[in-house]
Amino acid sequence: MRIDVLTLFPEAFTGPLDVSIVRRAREDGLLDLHVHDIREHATDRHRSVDDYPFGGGQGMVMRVDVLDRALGHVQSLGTEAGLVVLLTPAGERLTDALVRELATHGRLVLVCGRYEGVDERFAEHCVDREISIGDYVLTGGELPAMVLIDAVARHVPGVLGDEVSPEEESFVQGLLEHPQYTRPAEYRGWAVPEVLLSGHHANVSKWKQEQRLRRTRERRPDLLDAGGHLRKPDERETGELQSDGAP
Ligand code: 9WO
Repeated sequence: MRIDVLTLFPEAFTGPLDVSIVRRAREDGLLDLHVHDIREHATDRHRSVDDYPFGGGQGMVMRVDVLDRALGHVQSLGTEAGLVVLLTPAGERLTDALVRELATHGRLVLVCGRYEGVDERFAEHCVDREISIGDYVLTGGELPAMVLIDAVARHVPGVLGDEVSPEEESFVQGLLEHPQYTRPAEYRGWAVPEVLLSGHHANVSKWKQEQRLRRTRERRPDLLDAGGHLRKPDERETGELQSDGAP
């Protein structure tokens, strides 16, 4: 998969994307990541990328012309236009299901806003999907873009290797994971649950399933229906606000 990022802070895209599994995916050519500086597409002598909002209001807005030129340039570098994603708190929530869908695309182009936001005409005419990682405001879309890249990379075939399958994980089956333990079997008087040391596989499986249900009831009751049964992913409360502001 190819991912292009448009940002005013390309230097932010180091660190998390240079370690561990994502680093390996890039080295193996499974993830082809390109980061581009939007400012290179400014044309005036001050190289401005933002301007005052029409109608007044605080702060500055990113210019549609600069963003459109930057996007056009980046799209011309690849063989397919790619799915254009804007990271914004006003977007649809990034869920496990959406991550999987994004991972089926051959190319993603992620646009990171700064200042008070981007000119709405860019969102309307140039962007395919607006995506939010949660209901909080940050200083820019860069960290959400990195979260999205990390989550999507794990679903690109070959990235996780043979031992781990993203199909077996927590949110796929809709329950949280059971607690895990490793040696030593006792530490400062803190013992590992006896059943895990028993070697009785049927009892171990039963215990794990009970723990998964109990944890989900206690920590994420929103994943269960009133009868305590699993809800389908699209029937779960996301916690996001309705368009009329009602919870
Ligand atoms: C901010 C905002 C606040 C309320 C409703 C809509 C909004 N859109 C934006 C916006 O596009 N902001 C730009 C990007 C400029 C300011 C910093 N930006 C940003 C993106 N802050 N937080 C995000 C973000 C993106 C995805 N998921 C969570 C937060």
